[in-house]
Amino acid sequence: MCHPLAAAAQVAEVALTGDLARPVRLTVPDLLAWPQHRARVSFECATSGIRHHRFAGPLLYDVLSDAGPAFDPTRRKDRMRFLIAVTGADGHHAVLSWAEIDPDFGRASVLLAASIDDAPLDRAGPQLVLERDRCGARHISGIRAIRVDGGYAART
Ligand SMILES: Nc1nc2c(c(=O)[nH]1)N[C@H]1C(S)=C(S)[C@@H](COP(=O)(O)O)O[C@H]1N2
Ligand SMILES: [Mo]
Repeated sequence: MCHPLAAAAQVAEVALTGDLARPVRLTVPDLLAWPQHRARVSFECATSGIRHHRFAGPLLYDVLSDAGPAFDPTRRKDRMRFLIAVTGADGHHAVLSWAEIDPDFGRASVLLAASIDDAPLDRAGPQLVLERDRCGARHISGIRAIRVDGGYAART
């Protein structure tokens, strides 16, 4: 029989941390609770050329909004200083701005994919999908942590 802890270890978790009212750990099956979006993407890799994939999952914006970023949602100017750092299991990481994915600003289509090419990502962890990116580098796989940080200001 499979020990419950051993079974749990097969399922990757993503920690949503930082300036959030409701920090949370989510599994890939948890991501199915949000409205699902599909994306067909083609991106270029410097080493392996053009890659094509089909992804499905919630919008990063929807998942992070529900974790309660520490800004006043009625004040647009308050959101512009927030950053989102996304880190994979191997340490590969990228930083997005909140405004980049906010429907009032850059409204970029960014998914937290729960499946790739119809294969669930339960064990690997979710993948970042940026429909309009020409390069593959920000399509971070095996995401383990997403940190929201509202403390950024350029030093003068
Ligand atoms: N966790 C993690 N995700 C990653 C990378 C990485 O090194 N680690 N490389 C990126 C790069 S540079 C590319 S081109 C794509 C490659 O995606 P593919 O494996 O589908 O070709 O994954 C991206 N996601
Ligand atoms: Mo790449």
